Amino acid sequence: MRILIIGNVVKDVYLNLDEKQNKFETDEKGTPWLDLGFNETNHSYFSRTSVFGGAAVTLDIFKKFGLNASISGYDDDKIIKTYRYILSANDHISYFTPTERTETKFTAPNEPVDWIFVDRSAEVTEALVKDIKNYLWLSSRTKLVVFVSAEDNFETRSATMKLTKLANIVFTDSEIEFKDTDAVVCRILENEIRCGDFIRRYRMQKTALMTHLTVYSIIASTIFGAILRGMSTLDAINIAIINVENSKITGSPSLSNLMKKLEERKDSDENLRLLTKTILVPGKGILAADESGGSIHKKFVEAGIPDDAKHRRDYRNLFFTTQGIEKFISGIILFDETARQKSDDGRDFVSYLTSLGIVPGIKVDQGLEPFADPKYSKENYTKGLEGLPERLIEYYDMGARFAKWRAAFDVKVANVGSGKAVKIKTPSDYAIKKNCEILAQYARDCQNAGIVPIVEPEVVYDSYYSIETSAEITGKVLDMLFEELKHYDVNIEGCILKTSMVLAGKKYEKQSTPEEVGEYTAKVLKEHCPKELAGIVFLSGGQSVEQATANLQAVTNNGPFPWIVTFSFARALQAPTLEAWKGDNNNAKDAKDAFYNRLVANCQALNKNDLS
Ligand code: 5MM
Repeated sequence: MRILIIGNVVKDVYLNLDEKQNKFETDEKGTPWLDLGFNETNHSYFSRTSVFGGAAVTLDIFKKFGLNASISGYDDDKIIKTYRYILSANDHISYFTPTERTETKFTAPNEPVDWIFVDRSAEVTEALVKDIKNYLWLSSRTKLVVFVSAEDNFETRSATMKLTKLANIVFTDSEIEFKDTDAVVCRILENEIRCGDFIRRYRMQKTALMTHLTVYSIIASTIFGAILRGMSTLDAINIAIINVENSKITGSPSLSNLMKKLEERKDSDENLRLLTKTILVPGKGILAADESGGSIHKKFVEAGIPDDAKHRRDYRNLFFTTQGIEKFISGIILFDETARQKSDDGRDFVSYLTSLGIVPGIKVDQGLEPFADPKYSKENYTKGLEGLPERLIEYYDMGARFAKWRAAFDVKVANVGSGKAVKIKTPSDYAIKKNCEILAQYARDCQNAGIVPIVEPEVVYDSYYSIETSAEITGKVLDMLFEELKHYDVNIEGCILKTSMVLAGKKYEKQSTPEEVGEYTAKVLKEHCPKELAGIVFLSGGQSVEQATANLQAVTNNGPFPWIVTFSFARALQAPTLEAWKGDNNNAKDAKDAFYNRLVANCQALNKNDLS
């Protein structure tokens, strides 16, 4: 299989200014400066990490796939025509090209080629279109791939569009419509790849310092190279995502590494599925003991308990050391601080819980933040994605095997009781989509790290709305969530949903009976959750202790379900303990008894019959 690449080649000279901090001098105004050693004739730099950009990235990737490729008009050894200097400092990149760009030319290959690949870096002219057309006319077996860039100027665009009419495959980083072509169109957008019927999202780590230009070239050439190697479109997209997510400005992984990671992803699907069986055990539940600093502070202040690390540890220790909890609980969600604290016997809590046969989980979101867009600034998204892959590796090493991320949707409705149709003001479609996308990115990161994600889109049980509205919003949120999880290629069998029950808002005059909650909740979950999902756990969301248990019972009465259905309460399991403890360890026995009683009551409410 021979490929002729048409495009420009630049030599990217990468300078990491952060590494040169100590070489900076300061002028009289105190501004730091560094002599990079350039002059008008010499574009070299004394110490540099260099990679090739433009068509050379494409060439490099094709070669990795063992394809016989060359760049039109370039001798492999004398590839350098243009320099581009990429300067990075404080995660910010700027780049400049001190040499003139060369014209993209078509040079007929010595031997016939199977494919012509017009790279993103090509500056397509009418003359080039003519040359390619002539070649295709003479060599009927040759097929064409064209990359249409959103950044092309008018001339280049109109010339490139002529090529798309002859193309078999079109890659583009734009939303342009392509008419009069039978080509398969593959769009590579900022964080999303759309090829034929497949949509997959990807995300670049800021630390990779890649420019979008390089990212798009890597993705297009990897997809194409993988397809030529006989991989399915989906595998080709997945390997392109693995490639780009693991590439750095200084290079990308070898093919064997890529294949290994693709295989690992498939193997890890099975591991994750098995892991969910240890986290979710029929008849047992999950304790959410993951209140963040702010939430535990509020609880302690209300209860008159000093909020310091010792009291927080002692409080969590009450739950973890209650005799026999392992009969009722299969997993506990911890907050970062607790995961690093020690139990009474000197072991860290994570090892201690593991020794009881309880799987330790970890809350990894970093709380809510209002949207920056003024139109949605009254709604929130959940932050914490930055640096998440690194944190997950650490948590895995510490022993955590599942994680949790909470998105919260406050409900605001209009027209209730007015005879007109109820209008849902919040959550807006925007807030639902953004949060579900973030939840899916988090879930993908977790699965990459071998950690089972719990996705928690909470419809906040507060304010004034009916159970019908609650059902409508919950259904809408779940639909969007599962769509986004699919887009990020999250393995649903290795993923747990933590959801609110469906019930009228706390301030609504007609509070929902347990029968209604059971019926509505079961109906919404059955209609909106895929059967393959590993399990569904409930949050208590500010329901009273008894209310949460009665409602849980009512839900399980509406089983069987295709998933394990259980509780993952925080407040509804812990409130009586906090009340009994009062911050004084002399009350530990009463506090532990109170917890034990809640565990017994909630496990009884599971009916143990929730698997069909
Ligand atoms: C324990 O609370 C969890 C963390 O909340 P913050 O981020 O506000 O500190 C929370 O996600 C919790 O796991 C769920 O909301 C379920 O708790 P409830 O009390 O609703 O059962």
